[in-house]
Amino acid sequence: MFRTFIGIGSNSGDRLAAIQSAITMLSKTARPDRVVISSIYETEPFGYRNQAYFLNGVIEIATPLNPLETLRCLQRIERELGRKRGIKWGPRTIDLDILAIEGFECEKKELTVPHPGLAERRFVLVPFDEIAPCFVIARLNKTVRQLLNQTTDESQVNLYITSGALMKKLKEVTQ
Ligand code: A4P
Ligand code: MG
Repeated sequence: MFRTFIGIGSNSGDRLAAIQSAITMLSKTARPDRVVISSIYETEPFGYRNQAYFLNGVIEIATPLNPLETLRCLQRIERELGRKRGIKWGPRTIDLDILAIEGFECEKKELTVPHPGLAERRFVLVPFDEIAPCFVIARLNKTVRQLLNQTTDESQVNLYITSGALMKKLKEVTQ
């Protein structure tokens, strides 16, 4: 089993609906043993600033899929939810990135893990810290909590919906 952390983001269309669909699809296709979902935060756009605010969260799964299989699975979900490749750092209906995998490192163009931008992004670190503050990020050799305390990114990250409320909504649709 691979303990895998996935960053999820959306800033166009019905952002929360896209995030809910992505989580539901992930729970079906990655055959996870365990799913932990952070709260969802509304976050100031990072990089290309002239765009709508994002909703962001982090999901932890224990999956039998290997890292490349997980990447393919995430890309399939992005395609099915209508993600079109546009400007770098630009608007997107859904973005799913592999943030970190326990005991695994990779530095290829197709797959870089841990995700290289992690330490500079509060929109990733705040939800990540909520579910796994003590997880050590390989290469950086720091915990998520340490990275959050040290980051120079000061962009806004505000609670949008708690993980409890989100889980309740997810149960309502899957039942
Ligand atoms: N790829 C390599 N490593 C990974 C990985 N760890 N996880 C490759 C996922 N994919 C990985 O991805 C481009 C290529 O990266 C893929 O072919 C894959 O093989 P993409 O999703 O097509 O391109 P992208 O999303 O435009 O690039 P990227 O790097 O995912 O963008 P970012 O850096 O995630 O930026 N502001 C806020 N507040 N919240 C956000 O969520 N997101 C972005 C997107 C910008 N600003 C934001 C947010
Ligand atoms: Mg991406």
